[in-house]
Amino acid sequence: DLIAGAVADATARRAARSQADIERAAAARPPALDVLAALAASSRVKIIAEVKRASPSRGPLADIPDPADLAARYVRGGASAVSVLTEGRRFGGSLADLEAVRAAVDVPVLRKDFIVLPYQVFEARASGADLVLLMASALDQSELVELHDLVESLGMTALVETHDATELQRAIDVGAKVIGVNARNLATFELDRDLFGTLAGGIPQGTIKVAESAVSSAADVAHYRSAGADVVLVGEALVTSDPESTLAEFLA
Ligand code: IGP
Repeated sequence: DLIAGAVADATARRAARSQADIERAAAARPPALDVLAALAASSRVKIIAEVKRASPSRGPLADIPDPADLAARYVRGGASAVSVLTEGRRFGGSLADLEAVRAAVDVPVLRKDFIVLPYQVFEARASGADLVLLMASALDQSELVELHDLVESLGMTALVETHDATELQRAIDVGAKVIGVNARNLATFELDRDLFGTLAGGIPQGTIKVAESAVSSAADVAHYRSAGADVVLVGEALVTSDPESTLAEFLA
């Protein structure tokens, strides 16, 4: 499965580059950007625009020869942050994509991957990430606490992804400041655009609320916004269109 593959890949990278070495590289980076300021609730919806080459449910989505250029277009289009899928096997991403995007933009950058090992969190920082995805479904509560603490101790912010009320409560329990609700169930790939609205009422005030997945039109953005989303995270719709004009529509 996706998590086992990500663990195998991270374990192989750790054999090639020691944990001590990646920790040094993480410490040597300029500090992470202020994600809470960049994504703070405001009178306008905000967008995290995702660099996504492929997905397990859809296969190849787009040829992205230059992720840095795509990210720069996202920022010109008004994205508040850029997400980079770094999972290689099914999403076609890499840490090199994250590095390239980091060098190209001055907004926060999210490492989107199946993160279950501290090593992966250090890698994220070493590659310039400001924000790290932690999926409640991939972690038991003690792992979620441990990784959340590590993310924050490195000056980064965690986006804790949930897809049911139990996971949402676990995200709240770790003190997540940014909580996502993924409309796509990654076990079945089924989509539920109403899930965000179902769970959003239970997210504490002051938490940044992110609706993830299945945003294909301005109407979808408006739907999530009216259900309480501060931020929407969009991948496929941007990589399969002219991103600047799509963002302009979504932000209008
Ligand atoms: C983007 P979409 O439907 O706009 O391409 O979805 C994003 O939400 C999706 O890529 C995603 C994801 C994830 C990918 C959400 N959570 C966890 C991998 C792992």
